[in-house]
Amino acid sequence: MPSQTDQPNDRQAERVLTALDRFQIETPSWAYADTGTRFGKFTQPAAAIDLNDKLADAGQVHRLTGCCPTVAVHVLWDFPEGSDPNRAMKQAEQCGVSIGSINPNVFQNQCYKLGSFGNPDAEVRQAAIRHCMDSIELAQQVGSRCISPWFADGTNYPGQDNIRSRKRRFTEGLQELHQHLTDDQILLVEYKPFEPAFYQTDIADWGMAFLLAKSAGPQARVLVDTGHHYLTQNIEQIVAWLLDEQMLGGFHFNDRRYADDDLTLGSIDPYQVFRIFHEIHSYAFDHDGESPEIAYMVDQSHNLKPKLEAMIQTVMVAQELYAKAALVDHAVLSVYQTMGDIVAAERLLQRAFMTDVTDTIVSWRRQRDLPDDPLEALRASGYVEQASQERSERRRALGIQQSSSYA
Ligand code: PSV
Ligand code: MN
Repeated sequence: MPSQTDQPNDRQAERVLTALDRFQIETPSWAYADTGTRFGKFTQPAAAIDLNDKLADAGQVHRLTGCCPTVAVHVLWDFPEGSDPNRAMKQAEQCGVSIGSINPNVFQNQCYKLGSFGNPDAEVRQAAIRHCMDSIELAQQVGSRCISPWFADGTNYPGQDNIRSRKRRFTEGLQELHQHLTDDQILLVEYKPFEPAFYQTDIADWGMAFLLAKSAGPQARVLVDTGHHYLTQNIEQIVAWLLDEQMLGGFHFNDRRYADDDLTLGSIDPYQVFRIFHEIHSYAFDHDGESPEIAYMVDQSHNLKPKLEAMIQTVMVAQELYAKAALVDHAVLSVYQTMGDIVAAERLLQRAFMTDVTDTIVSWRRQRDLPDDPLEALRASGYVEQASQERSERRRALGIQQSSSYA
């Protein structure tokens, strides 16, 4: 392994700076609120209570990192009945961010016990489609491009439903949804092989998502959530294939050790994230340096770590790994590949991964009047302490109890 203290040369530093200029990552509103597991919740006094708090937190993350200008929202959690999208848009603006992808929620209501788009009951399917159409309209109202549904659909037992019928219901539902997109909107189809369905998930893997997106229409793409794979699956190969088919729409980034653990990105396997970014840089190199249009998003649940710290840590890691992957010299790599020099090719990737890009990233931050270390800056800002105090008082006034709940 090359030494970890390798520094980029001037030409490499230039490549890193250019890469950082175009790297933006969306943070999810739900990561700022209290979350837990099915066994319970450990609450935090600074956790966001409402959408306004979530936007304020996302604004703080963007102020310190300079690369998180948009916030993903979850329709039922952030826009309950009667909420005003215009007001939310203005709140976002005041916080220095804008509303990003709109995530419909067709998994929570009682009617979805047997599924949403895959439900055997046509009335329930229509309810789910209607909700997604409302989400498309909401996206138009708040000026957002991405509609990002995730379907919890599936079955728990063999024989519970007809798998082929469920597939066809999904095909039809997504086609109907696609017809309602405006020209500039995109529909991201997310897959997941397990949970909450335990026998069969309707959109279980990238191939199923690919087929459904293809048949939905030209504005549909696949969304890769890094936690939604079996343990040994080669995610960067999926990414490479989707890129080659021009079907990669976006990411939900997180890390995991066992299942969909929603841990902070790179906490378990940073080299995998590097390899994913490497495929993206490699694709751009083969297309005259033109970066593919990909919605980079975080989808994490910070149950134990302080939420803002975890988010800033995630964003910093994402930037660092994206920057490291930009160090790979693709022309040289291609020579090694043609020669069949496996060791030299692999070392090229390893050397990039082990190169210390901290100083280059700091200089990128300085050019933008950002703090050298956003995490330290958050700690020094007093933001979290202030939020804890203000939100605790507000909770008391509203009669909201932050006690643990067990399912
Ligand atoms: C499901 O596990 C998922 O990854 C989907 O993207 C949801 O929208 C998100 O998590 C939030 O629970
Ligand atoms: Mn996700």
